[in-house]
Amino acid sequence: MTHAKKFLFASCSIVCTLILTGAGCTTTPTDVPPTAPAQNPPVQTQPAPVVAPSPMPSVPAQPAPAASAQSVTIQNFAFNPATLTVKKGTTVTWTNNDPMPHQIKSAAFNSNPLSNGQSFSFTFDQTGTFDYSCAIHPSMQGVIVVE
Ligand SMILES: [Cu+2]
Repeated sequence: MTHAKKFLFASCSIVCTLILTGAGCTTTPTDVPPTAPAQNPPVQTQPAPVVAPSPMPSVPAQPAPAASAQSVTIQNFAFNPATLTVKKGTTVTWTNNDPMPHQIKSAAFNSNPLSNGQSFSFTFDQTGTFDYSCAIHPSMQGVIVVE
């Protein structure tokens, strides 16, 4: 508010009232505090995850090594086949089909006594000739040849 307007306001209230109410005097008696800037609402929404196409090509599962499985049946106090030739890495499974227990015994592998229907497996990771027998019936002989 200028000195002139103050003087005018103090000296001639009637005129000033007319002026204040008129279009020519728009000065407001009190300062209006500036409007507080609207606060930005807190950003809580998370952007949707962008699923980028995988740059890595799908790698097919590594094919299993050519290791195979072979079986030896124990029946009638004999290993069948008595001599089995396998590739290195092959797992051989003995299954006892006799009503009495048998037990695989060798320098490289040994089983627990196998009751009827029980099996024992051994994987041959080394080449060579592996003689084995039955720990309970030493006359039962077998050979696994790993090449
Ligand atoms: Cu036996």
